[in-house]
Formats: sequence, structure tokens, C-alpha cells
Amino acid sequence: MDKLIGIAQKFKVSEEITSVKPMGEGLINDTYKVFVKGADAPKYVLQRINNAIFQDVDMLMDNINKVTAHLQAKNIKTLQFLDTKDGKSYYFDGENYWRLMVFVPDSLTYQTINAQFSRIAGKSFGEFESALADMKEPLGEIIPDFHNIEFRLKQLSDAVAEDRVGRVKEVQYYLDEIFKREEKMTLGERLFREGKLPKRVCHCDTKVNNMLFDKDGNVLCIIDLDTVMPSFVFSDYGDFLRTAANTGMEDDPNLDNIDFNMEIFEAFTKGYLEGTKAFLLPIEKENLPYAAMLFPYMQTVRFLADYINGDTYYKIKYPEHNLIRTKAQWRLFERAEAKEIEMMKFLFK
Ligand code: GN1
Ligand code: MG
Repeated sequence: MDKLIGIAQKFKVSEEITSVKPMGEGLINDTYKVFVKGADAPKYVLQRINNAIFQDVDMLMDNINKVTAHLQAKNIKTLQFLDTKDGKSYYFDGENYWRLMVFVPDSLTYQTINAQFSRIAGKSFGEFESALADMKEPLGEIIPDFHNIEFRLKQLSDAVAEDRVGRVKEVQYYLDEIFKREEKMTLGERLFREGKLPKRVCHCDTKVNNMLFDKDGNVLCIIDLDTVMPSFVFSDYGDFLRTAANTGMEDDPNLDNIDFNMEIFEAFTKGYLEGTKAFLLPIEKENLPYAAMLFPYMQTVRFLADYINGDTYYKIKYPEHNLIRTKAQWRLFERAEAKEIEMMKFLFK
């Protein structure tokens, strides 16, 4: 940990750093809490950027700086990054890239939340999107085609064709089920090509644990800004429900724990429609149930492709982890799909 203290000291920190401890559950970057002399709560958050995934660190930090500046100008609470002592937005130690941000005090994170909080989250979250809607400065597409389901399905087909580690035979059931729904689930990309569906500046990783709440359920701050880029509103709406409406865990080994909670869906949707009423188009609204299905579907596709490729993308805790994640996300997809008509009725009642 001494090495990590040394890294944190490269940034413009005025206090004496006393310790650095692991934090969070992210599947991509490594995150640490930084403690300083005289305080019990952490003061900063240090992060090792996963450079295999974010290859253009300059573009990454430039995007984040544009977004945080835009939000700050509107008095919306956002992450605050510190420059290094020589004025850069990240520190490169010869091998790894690091960044440092201010820890948000008195904040809570959840893996799942109740209906009351979901409604407030929907509203604050819609407002967050409204706040970014007028960003003039273009953002770099940090991971091209990130939420393009046609592209994700192509990656899955490529992984199957290669079958690098011989895992395809054990997952044939999931492959068949996924490709059976290809036409239905690629609707968004077709609407986009037909000019009917816009892209907007989206967060693109709105799982519940990427939001900091205060004790009353207000979204204090949306964290993990790495993937902020143009996308369909479906990204943010859908990824929130993928995590918040799941009654089980993202990688729940017990599929019986998993259901798509309609109470959370209704509450979040109500809040989201209030928060986005200034800009949400009818085509976006009527496809919110599609978005609720798309994200468990896309996450299944991504976890399965990684499993077939021999676990090169997501951090895993045990050898079958990506397979367990695939099964859990697929169960969630099926539960959401079974409630499609009910979701539609709620939207247009
Ligand atoms: C990754 O870093 P983390 O855990 O917030 C991933 C998301 C996935 C998510 C699944 C850059 O997010 O797209 O939805 O895992 N981020 C990237 O839990 O691929
Ligand atoms: Mg995260």
C-alpha cells in the first residue's frame, strides 16, 4: 500500500496521506479509498484506469473534464478530479494510469433499492440527462459501438466461430435463445438508421451502484463517468432497471432469487418521465419497455462472449463467473420479457 500512497502523493493534495484501502465492486478499474491525517472518513478516491479497455487515456480524461465542467456550471454535484502536481489529469507510473478524485462524504450506495428511492432516482436521473442535453462540445466515442447491440451480437458470433477455449458446446442453449430474438432486440439500431431515434449524451453505465444517494434517496452524484458518450436514452434507463429491478444479484448463482420487480419499474419510470418531460420524444417513451429488456439481453451477450473468449474483459472471482453471470442476466431478461405487455399498459394507462 506504500506504493499507492506514493502514487496519491503525485496529485495536488495538501494533506498528509496516511493510508489507501481497496473500495467498490467495479468490474473494470481498480478503486481505492485514500485517508488523510486527522480524519476518519476517506478524503479522496484513487483509481487505476484499465488501460486495456480505455486505450486513449487522454480522450477519456478529456471527456470526463468536459462533462464535469458542464455539470458544475449548472450547479449540479459531480465528481471533482485533482490534477497531478505537474498539471496533468492523470499520472502514468511507467506501467499504469492513475487518477484521483474527491470522496463524496455522507453518501450511500446500493445494489438494489426500494420503490420510493427509485422514483426519486428516476427524476434526478432524468434531470441529469436534461442537464447534459445542451452540451455543445463533442465527446469522443471512448469505446466505439459500446451499446450497439448489433455490434455486441457480432462479437458474440465471432467468439463462437473462434471458440478459443472450447466452451461453445456447453452454452449452446443460451446462444440459440439469444439469436432467436435478434430481430426483436436490434430494433433500436434500425430506428436510428431510419432517422427516427436520436442519440443523446448518456452516462452508459447507470447501474445502481454507480449512483451515490443521500439518506433521503436523492441522487447526490452520478459516478463512474468513463463511458459518458452519445447513445440512446435506453442506455441509462435500461441499465438502471437491469440492476435496480433485479430482485437477485447480477451474478446470482441461485436463479430463483431473480425476478424483474414491477414496483421498481413503475416507480422509476414515473420519476424518469417527470425528469425528462422537457425532451423525451414519443418514440423514446414507447420503447422504454424495449429498453428494460435490452439491457439484461445485452449484458447476457457481453458476459457470454467474454466467457467464450476465455475471460479476457471482465474481472472474475472464480473460473465459471462469467457463465454464472450469463445465466443470471438471462433469467432477468426472461422475467422482463414476460412483463412486456404489463410494462406497456403502465406507460399508456
Ligand atoms: C462494467 O466498471 P463497471 O463495473 O461499473 C462495464 C459495464 C457493464 C458492467 C456490468 C466499461 O462496469 O458496461 O454493464 O460492468 N463497463 C465497461 O456490471 O465495459
Ligand atoms: Mg462502476
